[in-house]
Amino acid sequence: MDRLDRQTLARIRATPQVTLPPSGWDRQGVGIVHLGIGAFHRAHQAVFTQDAFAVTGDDRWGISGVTQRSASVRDQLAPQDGLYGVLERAVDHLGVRVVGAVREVLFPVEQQELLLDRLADPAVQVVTLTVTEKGYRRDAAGHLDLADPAVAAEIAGGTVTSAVGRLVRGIERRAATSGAPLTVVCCDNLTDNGRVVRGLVDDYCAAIGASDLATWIGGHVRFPSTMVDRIVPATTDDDRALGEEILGLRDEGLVTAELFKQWVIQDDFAAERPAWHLAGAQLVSDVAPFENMKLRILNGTHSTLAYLGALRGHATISSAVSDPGLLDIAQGLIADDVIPILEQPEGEDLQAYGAEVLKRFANPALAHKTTQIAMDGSQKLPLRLLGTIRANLAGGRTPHHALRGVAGWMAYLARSEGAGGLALPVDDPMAGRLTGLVRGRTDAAAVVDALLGVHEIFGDDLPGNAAVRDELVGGVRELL
Ligand code: CS2
Repeated sequence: MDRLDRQTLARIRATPQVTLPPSGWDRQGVGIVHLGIGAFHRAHQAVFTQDAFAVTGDDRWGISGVTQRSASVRDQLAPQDGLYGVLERAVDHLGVRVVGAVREVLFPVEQQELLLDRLADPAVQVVTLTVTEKGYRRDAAGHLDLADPAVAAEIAGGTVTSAVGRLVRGIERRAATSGAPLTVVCCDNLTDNGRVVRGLVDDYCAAIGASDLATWIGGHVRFPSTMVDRIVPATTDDDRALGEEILGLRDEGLVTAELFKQWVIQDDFAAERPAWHLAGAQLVSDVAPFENMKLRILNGTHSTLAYLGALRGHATISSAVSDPGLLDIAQGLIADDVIPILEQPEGEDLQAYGAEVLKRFANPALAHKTTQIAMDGSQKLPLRLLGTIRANLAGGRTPHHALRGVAGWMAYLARSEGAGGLALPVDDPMAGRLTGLVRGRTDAAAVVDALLGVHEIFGDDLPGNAAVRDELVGGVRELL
């Protein structure tokens, strides 16, 4: 079977199942650099960017996608002229949108200079990032982790490999050449994500002794916060086979997603931006209520279902949420523990949002693995569940369902198999330490005490809270 590229694209017709890129897609110049070109970016920001181009025909906003560590996305997309399909799967919908927004893929291990040139190029006015929670390399206090081996090595003069390092070195070149303003748009699931990146950039400048650069950034670079949402599970062989059937072409870059997508962006740009608002993005003055809603309702429930589901032998989220016991916990988490502590985002109905999230999770066409969401729990738990727990405790209430989710994470670490022999891999930057503390242990109190003592995750306040400890010990005992 032929492979998707500029030539073979000409053979495909638009049908109810196939959406083609707008004409002129291949004449777009690079106006956006994206750090961390994984599946999520390709199914989210790249689609908004293409849709904006379809409306305006403004061809300045092609994307230069930058890989983090491996060359695989470049090897998938370069032979396809940057084209790939987004396989959109719902109960009553199956289709492929072909995306042509990504105009080049850089592999900085080999193309560091080119990356710095792109970041300095005045035609580039926006940098977006999806490097995952751990990719920011923060310490327990949220600052740049100077003890992180990659960060320490680059600050000592070694090759720059961290996302923040690449960003700062690119901005340094920009300040020294064109001096053009820039907007850095963080698209990771972090609370106040723009402020986080801004803080890390400042920390980095301080660590390399670049105080003039920090001053320049203060005057020329903006860091709006965003809320991003679309469920994008890892692509499966089944997805690839379906994509081929629909396109009649092989697509090594295919990604899979639900139909739903949402992007809320703080309207704080240093210069121009694509007309994302014409593609459905919401430009608002304060993203925080949206971000809290999404992180705590969607991601908090996702993680809870992932740990508890995997322990009960559910390989996917749709299977977990169809388990009545787990659905009860998910509904209770949203209604009792989360919604009462949220601020109402403008135009959103929190109850309806929560119900919609559970419907999205139930989408049987998405094989979203519980063990994929279980990844990086040490980084995700504080953002997704511990904030909810703290807010409830401060209001004098014990959040039973959120604590159940944390107990699920603890039991997941202690056990190595879920029901039916489902393997429970621990893929986490702290995996060695966490499994060393508890894997194979069966004494619930010992498991809870060992994990609650991990200061980077639970801080100083939670380990000493008797209600929290009791509830966790009870939950973990049952799950072990
Ligand atoms: C998921 C998210 O992998 C995970 O941890 O919870 O990636 C989730 O699918 C997205 O945030 C949805 O927008």
